[in-house]
Amino acid sequence: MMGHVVSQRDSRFKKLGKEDLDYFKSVLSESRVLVSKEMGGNADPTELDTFNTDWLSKYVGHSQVVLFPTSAQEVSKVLKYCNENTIAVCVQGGNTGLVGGSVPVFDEVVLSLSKMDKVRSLDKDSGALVCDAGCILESLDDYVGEFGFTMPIDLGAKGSCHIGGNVSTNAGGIRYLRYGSLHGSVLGLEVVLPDGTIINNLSTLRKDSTGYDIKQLFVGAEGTIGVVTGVSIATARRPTSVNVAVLGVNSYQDVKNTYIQSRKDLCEILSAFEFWDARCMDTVLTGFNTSNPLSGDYPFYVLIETSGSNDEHDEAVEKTMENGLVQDGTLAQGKTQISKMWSLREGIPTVLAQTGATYKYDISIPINQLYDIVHDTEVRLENAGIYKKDAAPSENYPVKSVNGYGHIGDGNLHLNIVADKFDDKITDLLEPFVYEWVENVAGSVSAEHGLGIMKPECLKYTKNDQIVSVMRNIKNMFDPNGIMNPYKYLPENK
Ligand code: FAD
Ligand code: 2HG
Ligand code: ZN
Repeated sequence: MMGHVVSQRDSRFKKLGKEDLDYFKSVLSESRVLVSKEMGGNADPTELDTFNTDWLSKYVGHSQVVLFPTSAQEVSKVLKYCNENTIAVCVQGGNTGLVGGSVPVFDEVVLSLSKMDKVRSLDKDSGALVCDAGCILESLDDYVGEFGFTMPIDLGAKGSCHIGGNVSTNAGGIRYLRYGSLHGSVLGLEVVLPDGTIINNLSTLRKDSTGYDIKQLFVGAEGTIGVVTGVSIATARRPTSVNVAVLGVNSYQDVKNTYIQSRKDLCEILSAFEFWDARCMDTVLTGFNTSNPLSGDYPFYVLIETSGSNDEHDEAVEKTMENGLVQDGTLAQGKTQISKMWSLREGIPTVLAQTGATYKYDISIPINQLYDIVHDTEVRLENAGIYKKDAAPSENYPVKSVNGYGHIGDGNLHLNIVADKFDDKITDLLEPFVYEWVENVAGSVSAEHGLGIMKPECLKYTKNDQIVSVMRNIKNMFDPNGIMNPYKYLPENK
């Protein structure tokens, strides 16, 4: 259907039989092996659907079996068996990924980390947290919050995504501006390789310069070379003083210049700088049945957050609101208003997905040109006669809206196109158009969501042949039988 299409199951992979199910049950116990009725089990079909369908309902697999290990040792036994019997495996965390990596394509066994959800330790001096990979991000933040710490990553899917999923996708999110990449905050990992080897590298050291940094290979590996079962991560001190303001501005250039000015004025206290356009705002206000926190409507909105330990920072934020570029601004008074303002930004993906089939492009672009692609995409779809900007409600076009929002502080745009339904004709207009556009400005076709099933064939727009070849060698070294998350991540080897 969409983008990268895999039409044929790889015949090298074994079709599961009773003997395989018996083995899985012997390792995990009957209750932690979910089997479809067709295969003699008693899984409720809707239960299996949730593991086969991605968050966007765009990608649907056909797995009949879901496994729920509770320890690295169990993962090791399962993987070793799958490797020896050439059984394909799809690793699944919270299943909030947006590139179809977390769901099977055909009948791969789903290995769910959802029952590996224990905190192992928290060093109350350094803030180093060690936990199972299946811990939910928000639960971890609540846990470390009790000791005055905060997770160095935060994203709209925090209530469902796992820390192991975050590591495996190298997720970015709304705190990236402050705490940087997971490549920096992950201190160590426990990983199970396809042959069953458990690599225990759960170091809690901040510094360690002893040779190749193996864990980095698993940050962003999307379940293609092993299963992350444990994570050691540096948490940060929880800021005691947080200020959030929503601003209204007249143009993208004003968004950009406000960002540049804010960095200068707010320096180290600036902790987030997000933006969204008027169409996102209209959709989210309607979806949440709420009103604009500003007194008027604007072409662009900015959410600016400062955090630190000084209660007087609100004055600095107020100064930003008077920079001459900002038309209107409102500073949140208290925690309830802060979370309401954040929900306007974080709610955009969910509300857009409720309005139709959403084509998502998560791209890195130099901030000067960041919003140009939204205009160019609109023009392209208008010229094709399938979209009209500001169409009257009575006019019915297959493409309903073209939206831009994202993490401007990180040069990361989310271009979302909402249509009546997913349709190859729309895909063909968008791809490779978007990817070539990104290549022309030396951007990245995936800023933070990864490659999954959606983007293997797009890798070439961002990575050259030599790099792809090294990636392939790494994959083959760890997973010579290709059982881990097949059909995804790397382009087909023609
Ligand atoms: P899954 O979706 O289950 O899996 C993602 C990939 O990782 C798959 O390839 C899977 O095989 C692999 N995987 C999962 N767990 C493991 C493991 N333990 N070992 C090995 N491989 C594993 N992403 C951002 O970067 N920034 C955002 O701001 C952001 N906001 C979002 C907001 C919403 C509303 C939604 C729905 C998604 C958002 N995402 C965002 C995307 C998604 O939440 C992230 O990619 C997240 O890190 C995925 O975690 P997960 O546990 O759901 O992983
Ligand atoms: C966000 O920043 C997420 O809200 C999701 O990365 C972006 O859905 C998207 O396109
Ligand atoms: Zn994002």
